[in-house]
Amino acid sequence: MNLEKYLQEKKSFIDKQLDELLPSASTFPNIIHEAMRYSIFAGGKRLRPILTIASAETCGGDFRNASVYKTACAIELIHTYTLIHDDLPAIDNDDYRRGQLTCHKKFDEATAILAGDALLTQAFELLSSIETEEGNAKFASLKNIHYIAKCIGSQGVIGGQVIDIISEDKTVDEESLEYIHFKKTAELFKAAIISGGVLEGCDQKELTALENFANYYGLAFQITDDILDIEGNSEKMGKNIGSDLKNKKATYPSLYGIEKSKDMARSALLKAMESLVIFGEKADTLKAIASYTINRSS
Ligand code: GRG
Repeated sequence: MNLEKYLQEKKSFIDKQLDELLPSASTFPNIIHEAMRYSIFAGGKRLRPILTIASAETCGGDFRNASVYKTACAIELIHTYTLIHDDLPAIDNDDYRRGQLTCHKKFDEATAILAGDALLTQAFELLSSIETEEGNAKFASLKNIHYIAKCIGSQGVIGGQVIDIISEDKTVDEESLEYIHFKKTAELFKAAIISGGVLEGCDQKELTALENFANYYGLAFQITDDILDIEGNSEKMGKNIGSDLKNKKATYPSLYGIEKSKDMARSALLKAMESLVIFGEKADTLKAIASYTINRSS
């Protein structure tokens, strides 16, 4: 399989669906739709929706089914909302994201807050619009709504963000660092990956395997992101590097040093791969995506 071709094709497909699903920029009130579309189409690898597709395919699904691509798009809407809010002056105060001005810099703070809120809301409008034609899609969708909401709520992504903010300027122990990263990063990967399996009617054993994969992969992804914030190239990354240091953030390199962090990312990736053993070669694409993105430079 040509992975780069797979990623490119799925990204274009997701972009086309997002373009059709989002209200046009000329829909009243224009400013909010311009801001939503600006942040969605400012770039982005579409990694999480591609993982939803790859996970559904691992479990026998097809990305052309509306239940799969609508779930994948909802995950990207949620991801972009977290990025817009994370960049706000009250949180990370970043000027660039995905190689472009952040939403509050391009528009204003109020519009950026509302654009994030609107993307989050539209994600659930989309998830709840999944129809019954495709077998058990409606029931699976309800299960996904519950699971995704839990992953991104106050004991999920938002919980991780809260502890991240409280920990700024403080020495953070291993347990808190793990909490921050599992919640802030791995929970949305979990939502993306599990939802593909739920749509295809995976049993509990398969869902647990996907969950273990998502947790280890999310950890490896975040450690890599922390390393790239030190060693990466800001042009390739599309955002300023060194922002963790500037914001005195708790990161893996700050607690363990760069070399140990690289070892930890490799070991988490290995555990992620091992988690998928029950799927045999059906999980090859999911594994290839994991390996490619952990060894990424942007
Ligand atoms: C503000 C509710 C709220 C949550 C913020 C997810 C998050 C929590 C903040 C985003 C900032 C950050 C460093 C998150 C860690 C996950 C991460 C590395 C996101 C960037 O993901 P990529 O590289 O981005 O997949 P693209 O732009 O390619 O989609």
